[in-house]
Amino acid sequence: MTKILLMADTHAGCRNDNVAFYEYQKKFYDNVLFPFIDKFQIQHVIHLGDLVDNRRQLNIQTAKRLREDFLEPMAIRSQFRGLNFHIILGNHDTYFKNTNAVNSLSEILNPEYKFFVYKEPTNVVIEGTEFLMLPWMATANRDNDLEAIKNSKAKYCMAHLELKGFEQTKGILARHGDEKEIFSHFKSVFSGHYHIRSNSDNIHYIGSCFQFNWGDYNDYRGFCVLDISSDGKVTAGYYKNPYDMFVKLTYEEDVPCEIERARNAYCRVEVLDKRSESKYNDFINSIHELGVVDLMVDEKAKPVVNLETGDIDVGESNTFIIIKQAISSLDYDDKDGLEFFFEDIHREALEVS
Ligand SMILES: [Mn+2]
Repeated sequence: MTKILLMADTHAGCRNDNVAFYEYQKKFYDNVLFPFIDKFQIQHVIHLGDLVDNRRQLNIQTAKRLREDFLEPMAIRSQFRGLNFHIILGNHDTYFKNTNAVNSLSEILNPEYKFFVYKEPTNVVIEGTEFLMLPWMATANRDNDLEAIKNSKAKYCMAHLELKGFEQTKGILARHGDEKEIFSHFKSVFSGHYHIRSNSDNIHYIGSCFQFNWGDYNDYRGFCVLDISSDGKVTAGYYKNPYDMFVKLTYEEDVPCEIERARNAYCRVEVLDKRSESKYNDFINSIHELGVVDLMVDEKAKPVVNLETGDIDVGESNTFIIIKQAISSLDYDDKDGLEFFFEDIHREALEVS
């Protein structure tokens, strides 16, 4: 039986090369990913794109951490254990939006690593099974990509796709992009790009390994493992990243609270019951002492939109839910149209995938 591990959208250097994210990612690589690769003797790892976050420049400290924490441990295993590391270009790995010609994988991956890097559509055979490796479909190579998709006889496609109708941001389906039907001749397609795990027909967005912002709070993040049996049957299993970068705690006086979860994380505290100011201050101080990355405190939860006064409390919920609720309370004919309009603006503002 062959095991192929799929991972996607690791975005090294995310949140403006934030050091807390280096540590969050290292913890996952050291304690989860590499032990898993070793324990289950994974022969192939396929990274489905967006190795780095910033398409224009690479911070030196990010480059160092990416090399030390991820690339070298992978390269050592490929050198001494015969692990094969495959990676396809994601949109964040390319300098220009319309072409893949200038890209980070060409510039930063040490050729001595002997990684398999796919910058254009390539049919490959892995342990007797055919795969189409399909990098980001930039406009300049689009005709060529469509031809390669159509002509591929591969059973599986590994890609970084922008498809219509899949969950792009929590609760929001992508309205732009390609139709999934152009991939209907593949048995299964596994893709990076959208960070939320979702499936429809033969298409599987495996989701990112990591949480990057509050919109990702409590969202499933992890990797996927394909088992190919000797008769060619493939099954997929998902493994969760156990670490949360975004945590919510509740404060109730004299009630124990797992403040340890706030260590090196973004934390929101919801205050439910506060009587003694000094006990409360001790609690907040102890969270700071843990090295919380960012601490926000919500005093008692209030309704998001007060329908009588029209006041909107932006301290709660997520921005798009607030917008939707505000639109639904309007006396306006084309509420759907208005919602779509705001959805597009919101998506562009986040630019999360
Ligand atoms: Mn991405």
